Amino acid sequence: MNTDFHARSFSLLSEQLGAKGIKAAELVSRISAFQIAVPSWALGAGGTRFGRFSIGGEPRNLEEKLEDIGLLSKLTKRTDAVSLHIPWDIPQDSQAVKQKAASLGISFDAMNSNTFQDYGQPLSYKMGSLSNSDSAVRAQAVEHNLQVIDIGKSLGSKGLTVWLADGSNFPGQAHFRKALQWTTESLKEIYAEMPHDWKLLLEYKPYEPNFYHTVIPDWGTSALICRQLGDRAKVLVDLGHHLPNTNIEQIVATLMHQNLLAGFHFNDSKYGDDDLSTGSVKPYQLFLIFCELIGGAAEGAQAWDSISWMIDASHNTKDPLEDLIQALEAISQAYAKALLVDREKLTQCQNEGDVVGAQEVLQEAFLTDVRPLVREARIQSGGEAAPLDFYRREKIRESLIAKRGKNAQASGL
Ligand SMILES: [Mn+2]
Repeated sequence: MNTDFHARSFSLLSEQLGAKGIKAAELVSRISAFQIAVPSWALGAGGTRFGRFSIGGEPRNLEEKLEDIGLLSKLTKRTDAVSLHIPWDIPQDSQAVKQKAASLGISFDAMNSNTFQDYGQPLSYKMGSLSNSDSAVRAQAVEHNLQVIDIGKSLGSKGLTVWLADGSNFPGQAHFRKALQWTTESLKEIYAEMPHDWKLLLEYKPYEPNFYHTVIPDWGTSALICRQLGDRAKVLVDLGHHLPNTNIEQIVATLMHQNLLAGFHFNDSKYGDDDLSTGSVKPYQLFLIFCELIGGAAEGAQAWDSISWMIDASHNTKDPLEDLIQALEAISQAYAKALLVDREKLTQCQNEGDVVGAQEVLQEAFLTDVRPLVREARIQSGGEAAPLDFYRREKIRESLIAKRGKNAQASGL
């Protein structure tokens, strides 16, 4: 990135925005403050059920995962937290891990429990975990979540994310109401043991790995359960966990209206839970989601700081670090564009039934090239002007391969 080119493009954009009464410096500081957590499982090449192709140099343990996020943080200045997955990331020495993370400027985002696998557990989750008809299986799954909370406490995390694979593959296999009841009761036990300054993020998903029914298929079911748990239980929106063409921005608005939005798992999707890079398929949808988030927070529906932000993607074909750089950039751009929306004018158009005008307001913001703003935020925070170029120029993957080996593979990936 030519620094002169950046200076000129930023100055031109600042001038254009200034003419509309928008202060570029304010936008830059808001973009700088917006940090997105990275999950430990995004750092290795993901697989499909058909195979996994290592990119080489992937982190082999928790410490190396932290190092990769430290590197991402240094380059982009857009992430300062890692989200761990138990049992894939059980720390041998929590204090040492906490210290290492602190030295890299990394904190611990919500902890993820895992009852979609039962490796090393005496009882099987084949027929479900928190929803299982066998109370001993449910107790085992509850106990696992409590262990995850304990590990999280030792690391300074403040949240537990629960995603359940529970459901059924064929009509008649499961009793819908009982499965929902058992799940709610199990979650109540977990919630009761959660520290008072923690939140429970309850994810939903319409299908996969179960294909006939899932116990928590949609935001409404998740919200119903959260309401029965308490104020600190909220709904987690994973962008890939919707049927095609679902109006996710409306879901976000509705949840904020009820103060029930826990946070996001960012990714993108063409058909289902594709885990594609955020912003790679539907950048306009991502922008509209941010419009609802900014509007909801500005109008006092739900506080911005009460919402958690995380990327949830896993790739088979890209260098995971390059992919995360792209995702962090795409999220920052969508956020920056949504900040440009003239909300006063939009409200006026809505009130006057000016459909064309309302669309123009959104398009005006969306079509603005905000890359100079995002770049300026990164530079001012001490990051790289062009992180992806830097990553390639400095041959970072090559040096990771030299250090960790060609077939390195993180646990659980
Ligand atoms: Mn997710």
